[in-house]
Amino acid sequence: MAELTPKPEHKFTFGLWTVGHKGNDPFGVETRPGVRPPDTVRKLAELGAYGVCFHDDDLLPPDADDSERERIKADFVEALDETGMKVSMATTNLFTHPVFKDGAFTANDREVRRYALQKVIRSIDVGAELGAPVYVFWGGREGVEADAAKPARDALERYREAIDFLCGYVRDRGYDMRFALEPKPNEPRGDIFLPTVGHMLAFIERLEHPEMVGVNPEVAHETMAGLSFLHGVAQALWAGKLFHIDLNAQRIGRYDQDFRFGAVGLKDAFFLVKLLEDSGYDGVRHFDARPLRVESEEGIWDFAAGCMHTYLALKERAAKWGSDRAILAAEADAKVPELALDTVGPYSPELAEELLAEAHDLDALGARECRNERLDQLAVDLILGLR
Ligand code: GLT
Ligand code: MN
Ligand code: MN
Repeated sequence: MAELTPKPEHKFTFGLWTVGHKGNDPFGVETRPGVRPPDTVRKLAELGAYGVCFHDDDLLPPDADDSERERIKADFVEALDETGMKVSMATTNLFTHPVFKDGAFTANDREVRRYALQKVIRSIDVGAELGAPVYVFWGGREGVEADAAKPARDALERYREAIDFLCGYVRDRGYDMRFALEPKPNEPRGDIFLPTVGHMLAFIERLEHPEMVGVNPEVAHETMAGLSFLHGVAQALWAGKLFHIDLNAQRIGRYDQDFRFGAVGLKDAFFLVKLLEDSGYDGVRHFDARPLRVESEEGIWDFAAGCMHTYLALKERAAKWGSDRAILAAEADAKVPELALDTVGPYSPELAEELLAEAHDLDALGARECRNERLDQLAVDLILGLR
């Protein structure tokens, strides 16, 4: 059995809001007291994590005065220094307070939009101070229920303006920080702007500094939209835009479940881990999931350990792929390696001539074997530990 003990080199991270979640949901109050940030850092370090991330308000309560903020930061930094844990990412809470009920960057009220930018700038400063290399934007309230009340083109223009302004701020300050935008189709808004990885990638190309901005796709969010998370991540990698990732689990067609990584959809999780590992992605593996509401203290850490354990177990399975002769033969039968070859190369008149001169036996091509069933079954057997 390969080494399934999480270590910092695996780059596993958790948000303070994940293990710290108190179990409240839209129908019920808290079921547990939550975990203090320095305790989260120490406990996660013990379990082998690499780092933590946070919203401004997770670490520094919005009503804290300056001296309290400094004290909280000092306690947090002490835990980081003691354990070697890193701050892997920071973000802003632009969704809890009623001021954001109609959006933050896309609120109709201009004063709310200006306040949102101010809140982000203050939070970026804290992120930079604590060494966060990535800053996430999840626009949970950037959306609408009543289309008459928010023209989408204006909203997108305000979204663009906000991100451009904040890129300007980071550049001006000389912070070594990149942005990662996180799409979600709905919840808490009826329709959220920039709902999928594809929408987000297209939006980024229209920004002033597209090179500074990538995506933070989440398993649950693409799955809620009925899309292939694997393909969303693959496209982000292909575009050089996978700056961060939110790993969890989700059944299709449900509310945002944020289950422990691998808790449902194990086969999808396997191919995701395989993709991340094969691609050479060197960013963090962030778990944006919640311990089940029925859990208390012990269960929180079972949850955190479980996320990392399942990732490593799937990684170990995926590593067997390339040396499994039957799998390699089935891949060859399915012509998988051939997809990596150029079809024709860059255009030239000669190549076009050559192409036009070719004769194709369509009956033979139409009748060819693809053997996908066999390959897929071998993948299942590999995941099940039968190979
Ligand atoms: C919020 C949301 C997550 C986002 C976090 C970052 S907070 O809990 O459900 O998907 O990643 O703002
Ligand atoms: Mn998320
Ligand atoms: Mn989610």
